[in-house]
Amino acid sequence: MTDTSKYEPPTVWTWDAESGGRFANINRPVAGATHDKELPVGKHPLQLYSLATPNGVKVTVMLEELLTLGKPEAEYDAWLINISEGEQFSSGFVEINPNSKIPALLDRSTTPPTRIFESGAILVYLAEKFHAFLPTEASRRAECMSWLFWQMGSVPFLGGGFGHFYAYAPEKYEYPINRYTMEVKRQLDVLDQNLASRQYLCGDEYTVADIANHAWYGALVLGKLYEAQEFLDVNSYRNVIRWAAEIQERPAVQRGLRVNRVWGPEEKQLAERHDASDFDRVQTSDTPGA
Ligand SMILES: N[C@@H](CCC(=O)N[C@@H](CS)C(=O)NCC(=O)O)C(=O)O
Repeated sequence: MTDTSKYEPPTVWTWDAESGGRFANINRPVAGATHDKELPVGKHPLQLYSLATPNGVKVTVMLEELLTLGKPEAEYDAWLINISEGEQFSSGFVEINPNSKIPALLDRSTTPPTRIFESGAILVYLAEKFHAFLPTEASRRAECMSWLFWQMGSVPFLGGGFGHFYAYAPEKYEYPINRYTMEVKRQLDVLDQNLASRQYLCGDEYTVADIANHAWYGALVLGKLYEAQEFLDVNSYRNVIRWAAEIQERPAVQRGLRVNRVWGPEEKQLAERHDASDFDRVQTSDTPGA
């Protein structure tokens, strides 16, 4: 076991030292804006402020799926919010999301404009607005909502727990890695058992629950998150792998994964998206936001 006995928590915690780790420079214990800056606004009713993290791509995949389905009103401008530079703390962003986290959406087709934050809430808002990817019949809708909320509740253990301590913490600590690995493997088993008898999470229909879960657990088993495939023995979750690989092939998913992405191979990046034709361009270093 790691020796953690040296740290004695003080009576009252104070913010007097950097915690270390990859996101230490943006972590702070208070909410609200740090600086005045308006957000840019494009030509479409839907304005998305985001970054291609797993929470971010849930929304861009959903919007690309809606467009593929023939819903032109789902056209959107996707603006890059660079969270490692603290852009989520601008006054404009905080007006749309007081929680200062991407993704955040502004629907300017309503009067007054509607702000939506929390990726799960954004998926449900879009599904209801465009009547797609969310069953309307009560029991099927309940099943879909259950798997969507399961993802929203479970994923902090995967990202904030496992991912943080396995991939980002300044040192490897055995206790939290054990604790969160246990939980993530249990979650993968929950998904695997459900997908043993179903094509998609809620049955034979692809829904917002698949979009949300694929962004995290799909990425994890396909080796696109935390480089933990071997450590977690992801190949033992065969139904999750089958489901993830199938969804990964959808053209809308491929496009959605590129939007607001500014790392990795250039042909998989698209810093900002304002038009469907933006996907035809290969990213260059002088592309806005790159
Ligand atoms: N529950 C939120 C989580 C969003 C979230 O954690 N976003 C991260 C990126 S994946 C972020 O913006 N982090 C910036 C920060 O913590 O300052 C959602 O699903 O929308």
